[in-house]
Amino acid sequence: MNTTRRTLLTAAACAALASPLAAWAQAGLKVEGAWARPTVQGQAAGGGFLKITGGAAGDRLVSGRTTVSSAVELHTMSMDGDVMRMRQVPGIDVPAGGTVELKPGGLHLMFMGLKQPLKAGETFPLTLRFEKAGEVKVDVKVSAQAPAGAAAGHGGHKH
Ligand SMILES: [Cu+2]
Repeated sequence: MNTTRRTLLTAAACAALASPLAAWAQAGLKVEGAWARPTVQGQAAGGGFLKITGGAAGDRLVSGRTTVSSAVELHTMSMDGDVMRMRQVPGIDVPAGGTVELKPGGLHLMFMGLKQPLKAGETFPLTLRFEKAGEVKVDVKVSAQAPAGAAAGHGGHKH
């Protein structure tokens, strides 16, 4: 941790002590509706989706880890002419007080190197790491379609 970062964190801690509102803002990051598509035997990767609501300070999702795959990558998907392309991104910004949806056809998590197929109806643990909020643990529900209230998106996303 460099000095600038430490100073910022100290400043945030002081603000939190001075005002209950600031303390709430610092802890205001929320992750909801995590789900993943079922996969078949032999499928190496699976997509994961969720919704992140930022606290007052804004934050950045930088990595994740889970028990079901050897790595978790952050991906974006976009149209290149008629072809949908995915690429890895180093982080996903969460705007202050705003919402980022990781959903089919857009930003998503990629579970790389699946150790076993993801079965509909099961859940598995996922730990997300944010620059400011640190680690946030969520349960990911395996479902063929977005569970009610989760980030649904449009279009197919096949690997
Ligand atoms: Cu992907």
